[in-house]
Amino acid sequence: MEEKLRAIAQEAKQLLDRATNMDQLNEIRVKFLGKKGELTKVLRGMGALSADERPRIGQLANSVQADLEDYLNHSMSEVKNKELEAQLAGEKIDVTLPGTPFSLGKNHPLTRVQQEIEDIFLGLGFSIMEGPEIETDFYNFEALNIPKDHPARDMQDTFFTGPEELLRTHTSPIQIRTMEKTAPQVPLKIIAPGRVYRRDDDATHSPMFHQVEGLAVDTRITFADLKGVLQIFAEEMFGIKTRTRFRPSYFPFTEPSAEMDISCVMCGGKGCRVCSRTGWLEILGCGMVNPRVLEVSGYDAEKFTGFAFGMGVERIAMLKYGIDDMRLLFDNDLRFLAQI
Ligand code: 2NM
Repeated sequence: MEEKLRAIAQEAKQLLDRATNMDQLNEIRVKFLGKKGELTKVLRGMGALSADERPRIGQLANSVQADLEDYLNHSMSEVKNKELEAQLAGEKIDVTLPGTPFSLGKNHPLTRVQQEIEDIFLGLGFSIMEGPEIETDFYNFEALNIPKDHPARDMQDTFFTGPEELLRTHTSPIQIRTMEKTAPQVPLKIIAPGRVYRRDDDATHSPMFHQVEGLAVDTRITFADLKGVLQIFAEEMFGIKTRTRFRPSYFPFTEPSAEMDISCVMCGGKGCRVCSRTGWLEILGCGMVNPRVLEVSGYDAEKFTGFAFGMGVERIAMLKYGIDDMRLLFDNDLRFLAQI
């Protein structure tokens, strides 16, 4: 019986050494340690032994059983480790391989140019104000000293949404609303960017376009302040060598009024196709705020003066990027946008 036990132990260990997966280990466990296993059979046959043999063989059988169970557990953890290693080796990834390329995209040129304009004026101490795109006749026209018979009030030029309600034709209403709220606080230095609407549609006009207007109100603001601020704007926007000139003009909301030209961004002033051989490009309108506009907005025109200006973002973007047809800015064609 002792021989038999040792033989079982030896055979079981040999089989366990050769096993390579959990299924095989389980089979071996059943074959030796299971309910009908070989070791179990021996333990059951103990009854036939003599009383003086029984304790010794019993002890041996128990220690063989414990030994085999240990051995089996050890084999199981070895097989599990090997299986895990094989799995990990199969799943290995090379983290140094290049990733799948994808395009981040970028802002639309109009957004970028508007933000660039905003940044320049923020740097000069101006704040950004916004307002509604649907306006009243009062804020869009009346408060800006635009008389009842002015052509801008014509159905041909303005989108009306009601008798006294319209899509703003400029962002000046924002300036009026801001002055109304802050008067008589000074200094007031704001810019008003945003969408505006006019009834035109051709290569140089879109029914919806973007403006940035600016306003500074204080005691003793002069035309020299206007020229200084706009000269710095031109230099920062178009390059340090940019020269400016101011030509007399007319707006109902400013007096005196002017158009500002910059030396041509293409030829530097020599004269080319872009500037129609003049060497100059018109980029914005400006002037000293009309005293009537200051008064409706709550500022005493005897105490305060102000300058204001307005520019079209599309026009600036077209000059900056050499675009000859404004519609390209609204088609959302990536073949065009990707080039900018
Ligand atoms: C322009 C030209 C000149 C302007 C005037 C005002 C306000 F509200 F203060 F009166 N805002 N913007 C202005 C002046 C706009 O655009 C060509």
